[in-house]
Amino acid sequence: MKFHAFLLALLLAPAVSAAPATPATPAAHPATGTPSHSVRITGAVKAPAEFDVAALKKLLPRNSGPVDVVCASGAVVGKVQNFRGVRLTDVLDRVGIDLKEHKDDRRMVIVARATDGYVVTFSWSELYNTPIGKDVLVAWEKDGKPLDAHEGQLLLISGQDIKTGPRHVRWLSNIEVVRMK
Ligand SMILES: Nc1nc2c(c(=O)[nH]1)N[C@H]1C(S)=C(S)[C@@H](COP(=O)(O)O)O[C@H]1N2
Ligand SMILES: [Mo]
Repeated sequence: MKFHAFLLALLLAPAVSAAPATPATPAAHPATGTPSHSVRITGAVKAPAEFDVAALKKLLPRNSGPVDVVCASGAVVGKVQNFRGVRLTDVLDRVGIDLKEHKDDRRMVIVARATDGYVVTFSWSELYNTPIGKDVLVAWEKDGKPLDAHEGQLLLISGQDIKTGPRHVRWLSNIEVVRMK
């Protein structure tokens, strides 16, 4: 009898799906940020400072020229004729990285953050000692127009990257200089 009950239970048991339930993965390009109105430069700098668009325009504006925004997946998610902005190194030079001795420079990591918590990093060496640095811009304008609420008012772009999407930081709000131990 017991064995028959077991067989019956097996027969009546609901089929168990082999596929696991779909995990709640976050969207690839979440739109959870708010527009940035300025970028704060903090950390290992001589004088922390905040730059809005007007303050950045007083530095030396430059044009990126054509940039394809390419996601890490390889998908081209944007084609831009020109970003207008200033070099990140010009902004950093304005506040002054707090270098205590000659060999301090290469310890520095430059962290860029956006209002949605998006974070990317650069090294001092990359910005100041490779050709990448001259094309890293803090930009306020795309194709002749101010950046819209999806990516502005300020964004960061690293034009020499193989995949330019990852270090295309919309809603740029903070640059932190970190001295590595
Ligand atoms: N602030 C912020 N910037 C971001 C992202 C993000 O999630 N937050 N996504 C990045 C990714 S994955 C890509 S491919 C490019 C272009 O993404 P978009 O299509 O969302 O503009 O922006 C990058 N910049
Ligand atoms: Mo991406």
